Amino acid sequence: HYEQQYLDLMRRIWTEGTVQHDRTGVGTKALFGAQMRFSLADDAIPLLTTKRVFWKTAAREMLWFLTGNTNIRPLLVNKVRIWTDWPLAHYRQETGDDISQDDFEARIVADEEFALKWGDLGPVYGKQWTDWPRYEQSGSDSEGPLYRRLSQGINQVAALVESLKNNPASRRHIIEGWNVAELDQMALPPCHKTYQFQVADGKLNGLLFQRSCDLGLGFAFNVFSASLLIRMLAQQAGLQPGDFIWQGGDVHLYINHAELVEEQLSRTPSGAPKLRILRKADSIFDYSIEDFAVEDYVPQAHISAPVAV
Ligand code: DHF
Ligand code: TMP
Repeated sequence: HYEQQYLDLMRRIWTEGTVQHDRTGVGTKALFGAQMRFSLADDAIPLLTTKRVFWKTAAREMLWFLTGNTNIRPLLVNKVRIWTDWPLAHYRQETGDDISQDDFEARIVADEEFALKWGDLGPVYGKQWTDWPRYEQSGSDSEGPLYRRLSQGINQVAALVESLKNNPASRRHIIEGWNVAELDQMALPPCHKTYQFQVADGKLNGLLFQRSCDLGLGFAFNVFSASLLIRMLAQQAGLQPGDFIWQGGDVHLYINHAELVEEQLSRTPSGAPKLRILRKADSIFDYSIEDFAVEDYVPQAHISAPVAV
């Protein structure tokens, strides 16, 4: 079963991982460098079955990336709460206001100005994917050339669809989130930072390099989302889905996920969920949540675990 790779890595990290004093202060057990492969042929999708994964939340997040938006407001309008913690921590720190998560989220939804000021994550995934900054020389002074930022940046995703169609043999099919010059403006530097694609035998293979992976929480979302992205791109480029390769850098389990880890490792994966895309959208930017259906997904009970902020 495809999920065995995940459980094996989880067991290995939990028993043999090095203890790390990570940024969040929670602490992790970590292993550096890991790979998993999943086939996406015949609509197969690597959704974890040893706990329920809210795949629609992950799909809505992916659709939000593709809009280029970096504000949590459109997520919250759709009841997607996975990104609230970071703007909330920032707001509490700056204002000293000990607002609850519910009240903060309600205010972001109700008050557009408040959302603009406090709901933005900075130039994260969506921005870099669809509007990577470009500059042109606008003059010069005694110090040398002067540059101005162009109003329209580079849409890497649109360019990728074109390159998949027009130059399939390319080894440069990449979406990059790691804009070194803008990392300091981001609430979190990108975790799923590089996507590479390959066209072979009429199939689209995709690889995700994830520099930092919360194996108990984020991973389940990341593998589903990346697979969904590959499926949408394949459909747009007229290709069949091939393999998805997940490559992790610092792969870790937070110390406070002991209950999740013990419970999940006691379970056995089962079934073969399928992802159907019900319609071919006009472009990679025109999919909506109603276009996706997951079938044959009979997961075991959800396991909740605290997220390290
Ligand atoms: N920080 C950390 N420490 N781990 C992460 O996985 C993480 N992920 C981020 C941002 N920062 C992060 C963005 N993605 C959840 C899932 C993905 C995600 C953030 C949070 C999460 O809390 N998942 C829960 C609840 C899901 C839900 O409410 O729909 C889960 O049980 O999967
Ligand atoms: P870091 O920036 O210090 O590496 O912290 C980011 C944490 O969030 C780390 O535990 C990895 C996790 N994470 C994921 O696993 N997947 C994601 O998509 C995101 C945004 C974060």
